[in-house]
Amino acid sequence: ATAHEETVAFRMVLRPGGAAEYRRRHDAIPAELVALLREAGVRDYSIHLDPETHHLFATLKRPSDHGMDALPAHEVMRRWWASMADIMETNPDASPAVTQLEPMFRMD
Ligand code: RM4
Repeated sequence: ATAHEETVAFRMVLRPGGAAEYRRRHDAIPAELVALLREAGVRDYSIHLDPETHHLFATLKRPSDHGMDALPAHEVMRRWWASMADIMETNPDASPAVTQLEPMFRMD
C-alpha cells in the first residue's frame, strides 16, 4: 500500500514546577535526537503545556510506514528520556507516560 501521512496526538504529564526547565531543555534539544526523530519519519512535532493540569499536549505528523516503534530501543532516545525523567511522569523504564488522544475533528 502507498504510505499516507497521519497526524497523531498524545498527552504526557509534567511534574508541577517543571515548565521552565522543560522548555529550556527542549530549546537545547540534542541535534542527534532531532535527527533520530526525523529518520523515524516525524515532522511538524509540537508540544503545548496546559498550566492548570500540567498536561503536555503533543501532535506530530508521520507517514503510515514510520519507524517510531523502534525509538524506545534506541540509545539516543533512551538517554533523552532518562535526562527528562526528573520532571515528567514516567514509566518504570523512564519513558514518559503517554496517553494517546482520539481524533475528533479536523478542518484543513
Ligand atoms: C518530550 C518527551 C517525548 C519526546 C520529546 C522530544 O519531553 O521526552 O518522548 O518525543 O520530548
